[in-house]
Amino acid sequence: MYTLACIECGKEYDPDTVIYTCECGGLLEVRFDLDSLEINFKLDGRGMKVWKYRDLLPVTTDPVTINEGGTPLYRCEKLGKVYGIENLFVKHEGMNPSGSFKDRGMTVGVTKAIELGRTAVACASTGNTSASMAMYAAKGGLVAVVLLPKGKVAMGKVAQALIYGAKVLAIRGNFDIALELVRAVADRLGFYLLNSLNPFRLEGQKTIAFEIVDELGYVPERIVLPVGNAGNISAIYKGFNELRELGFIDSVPRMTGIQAEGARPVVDAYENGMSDIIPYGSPETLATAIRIGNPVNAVKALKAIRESGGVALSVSDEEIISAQKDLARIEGIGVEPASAASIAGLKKLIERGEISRDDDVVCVVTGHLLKDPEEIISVCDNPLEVDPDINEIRRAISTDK
Ligand code: AN7
Repeated sequence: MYTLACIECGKEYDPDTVIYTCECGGLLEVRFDLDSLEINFKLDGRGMKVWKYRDLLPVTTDPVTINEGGTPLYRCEKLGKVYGIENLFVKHEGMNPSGSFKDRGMTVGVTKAIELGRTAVACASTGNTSASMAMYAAKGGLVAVVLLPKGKVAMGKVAQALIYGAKVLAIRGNFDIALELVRAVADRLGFYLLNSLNPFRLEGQKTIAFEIVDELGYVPERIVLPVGNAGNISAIYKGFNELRELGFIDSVPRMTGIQAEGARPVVDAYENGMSDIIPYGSPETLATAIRIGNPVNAVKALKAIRESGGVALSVSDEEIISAQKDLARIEGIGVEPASAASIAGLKKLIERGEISRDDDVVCVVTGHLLKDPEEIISVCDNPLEVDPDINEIRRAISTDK
């Protein structure tokens, strides 16, 4: 029904082999034999959740599920008007059980771990992957180990990994170093690796594409989303392609990836016509979720962007903060900084004329506002301290906007 195949040399592996990259070093992907597949779901806008699409998910056992997916797709007319576009939708992946899109991948990845008879899982993370993996490992009864870049993970995410009972290690080094280490941990200590190198995890994330078509009833012209380790943009593109091959749709959207200015290896590679990135040694951005210098899925992401006629673009931390405030104050949608990168990117592309007024655009916002309260406090004015007196309150209100 499906195999694991290398995207570089085409070599195929038995999907029950525990392997994360090809012998040639290339990335692997799950490949379904779509012609022989029986599809029992309808894209009728009903009952959306990850496991609605299980005919296209590579597991056969009962899933470890916490009701992931089925996230709101908001029509944002007010923000669209301010930015100069008529049909703007925002898919709020922060409304997943652990507050990020990672849950879509982890429900599949952890189920796969159990199917393969594994009892312990591991990941390196800028925060959300670890929160999600810890949650599903708890539900599935697995041991979980997470490696975090010390001092660079938002508080909400660390708190989640801790309460779900993972072994949480703060590595004195950045995310890219932690990812290299966890690959060694997986190899030598026998943990099942649940970073986005794991092709089964990406299968869960492709359901973002399914839900967008399911809910809208058509294919938008463009998908805009933040890019860190570059797994999600690759997964969503794969999802659209599968729908096209199955005849549900006849086009795919332009995949548009947004990175932070201080961590933009994919944008550099895109601009320079390269098929792979040159890593950044010291990536830096206040959007800590995407503070990644050596994205492992870059080759897949660059292919997705180019093949679909999309673009890669970077935004500054100031632009991210400003977009985060716009989305919150105009639409009431609260997201963490990395997610706001997609909104900041949208604004920039409209200003540059690359997105036109009548394009249908879906921005994927990937993580919830409450993930990173410290960032919010630092970019908003502090609460005004007032004496418990009505006149003091009146004065405070009238001077504060
Ligand atoms: C909110 O948690 O890499 O391009 O270790 O948390 O698929 O990596 C998080 C990434 C975007 C980038 N938005 O997605 C991790 C991690 C949020 C994120 C991304 C992340 P990818």
